[in-house]
Formats: sequence, C-alpha cells, structure tokens
Amino acid sequence: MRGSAAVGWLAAIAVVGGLMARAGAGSPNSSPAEVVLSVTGKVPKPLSLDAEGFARLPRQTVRTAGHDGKEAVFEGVALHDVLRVAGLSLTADELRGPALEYYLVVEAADGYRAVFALPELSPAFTDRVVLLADRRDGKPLEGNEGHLRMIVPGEKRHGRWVRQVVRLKVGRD
Ligand SMILES: Nc1nc2c(c(=O)[nH]1)N[C@H]1C(S)=C(S)[C@@H](COP(=O)(O)O)O[C@H]1N2
Ligand SMILES: [Mo]
Repeated sequence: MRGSAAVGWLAAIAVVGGLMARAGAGSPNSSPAEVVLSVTGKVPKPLSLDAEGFARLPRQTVRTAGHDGKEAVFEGVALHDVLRVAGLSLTADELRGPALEYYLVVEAADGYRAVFALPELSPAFTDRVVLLADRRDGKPLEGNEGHLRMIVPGEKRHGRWVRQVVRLKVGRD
C-alpha cells in the first residue's frame, strides 16, 4: 500500500514536472508561458505550443520575395512538420484516399483566415515548402506580422501569407 502510494506520488510529481517543463515555467515566479500556436480540429493530437515549444520543432529556411518584392530568407517550421506533431502525417502513404478530403484553415489574431488543401503542404506532392516563419533575415518578425506568419513561395499574390498566425485548424466537409 505504502509502496504504491509512493509510486503514485512519484508519478504525480513527474507529470507536474513534465507539464511545467513543457509550459516553460522555470521559476516559481514566472507566469505560465503564453501559447503562440494551437493546432485544433480533426487532428489525432490537438496541441498548444509556447514560443519555446515552437522553437524546438525542426527548422527550415526559404528564400523568396515578400509582398514588398524584396527577396528575404525566412526561417521557421514547415507546415507539414507542425501537423506531424499533432499526429497528422502528410507522407505519400498517409495522404491518399479519404485523407485527401481534409483541409487546413490558417487563422490569424485579427480574424483573417486562409485555406490550404493538405497536398499543397505535403513533400510527397510538391517541392514547394510552405513555412510558418518566425524570423526574416536572421531577425524575429516585427510589427503587425506577429510572432508567426505564413510564407507561401511561388504565388503571384500574397493573400495567403497570413500574418499573426495563432491557430491551425484541420477540417473536412
Ligand atoms: N492577419 C492578416 N494577414 C494577412 C492579411 C490580413 O489582412 N491579415 N492580408 C493578406 C494580404 S491580402 C496580403 S497581400 C499580404 C500583405 O503582406 P505584407 O503585410 O507583408 O505587405 O498579407 C496577407 N496576410
Ligand atoms: Mo493582398
């Protein structure tokens, strides 16, 4: 009885420790870390990430021209890598048949939204890397771009370069 109670406490401490580590709560004085991105909707593992959690995802760079016409190097996380952490795999094996009915809504803090079909984000379908960027030319994004913005290379217009991204929602009709 005593033994199992002790094990229970250890498990509880481990869980709380894990949660605090994930929230980035280092000292008793620090407030809970701010969620910068949530992934919701029809994904196996909905998730919320703070800036630290986002920074731990695999990173890539994309060189392309922004709306101002200037080439820049954008750094961040490929959309398919974010979705994989939420349990949604866009590999050739997974993204076939009924999986092709799903879409992604990228939502911004100002209410702006844009839709992507999953094959647009899948390395199995396209070499174009759609990025959720947090840096341009080595510096954090600034001004009205928010913490995260969409980088969608190769489009003639920049309407889907959503600024201030706060939520990715996977849906299906
Ligand atoms: N959150 C948010 N993102 C947005 C918009 C918006 O109104 N809100 N406008 C879009 C449009 S229509 C364009 S052309 C580009 C402009 O990008 P820029 O801010 O780098 O010039 O942002 C896109 N992203
Ligand atoms: Mo636009």
